[in-house]
Amino acid sequence: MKEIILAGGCFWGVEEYMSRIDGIVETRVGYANGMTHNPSYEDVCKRNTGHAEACIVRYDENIISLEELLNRFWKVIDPTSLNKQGGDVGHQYRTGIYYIDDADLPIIKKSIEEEQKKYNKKIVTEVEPLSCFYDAEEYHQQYLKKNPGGYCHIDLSSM
Ligand code: MHO
Repeated sequence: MKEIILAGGCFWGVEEYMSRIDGIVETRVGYANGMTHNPSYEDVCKRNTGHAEACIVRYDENIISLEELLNRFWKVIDPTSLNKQGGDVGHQYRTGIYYIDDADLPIIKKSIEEEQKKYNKKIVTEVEPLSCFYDAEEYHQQYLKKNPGGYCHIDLSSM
């Protein structure tokens, strides 16, 4: 089992989207790569803690490769949009790929290079080793399963 952490705007939609993909066995939403310890949602939204709303994705690489998983990710984000996805604006809504396994880095770089060919504007998706990940509050976990019809910046209808 492998893990990758993806930030693609509001984590409710990212988690719901990712959890519907074959080969993805577990997801958790949380706050990644910020400066403070164990932030709350309010801290992240209002106190410039530097965290990104993110989704930790555990996947079975025999079923889905990282390359394919990233292809799915690119489909639902605008990687050229800085600190804004859908209706949400703020540093916590930046897009990012945070890796745990250094061997993933060349695959991520290659994927960005390929994706860049589709855009005139530069891709601003951040790529960093994961420095921290704090689980979000329980009500944010599987939010759209608990609240069908809740806010979602990703179009899930084509899935
Ligand atoms: N637009 C949504 C974003 C929620 S998300 C967990 C809201 O303001 O509730 O950032």
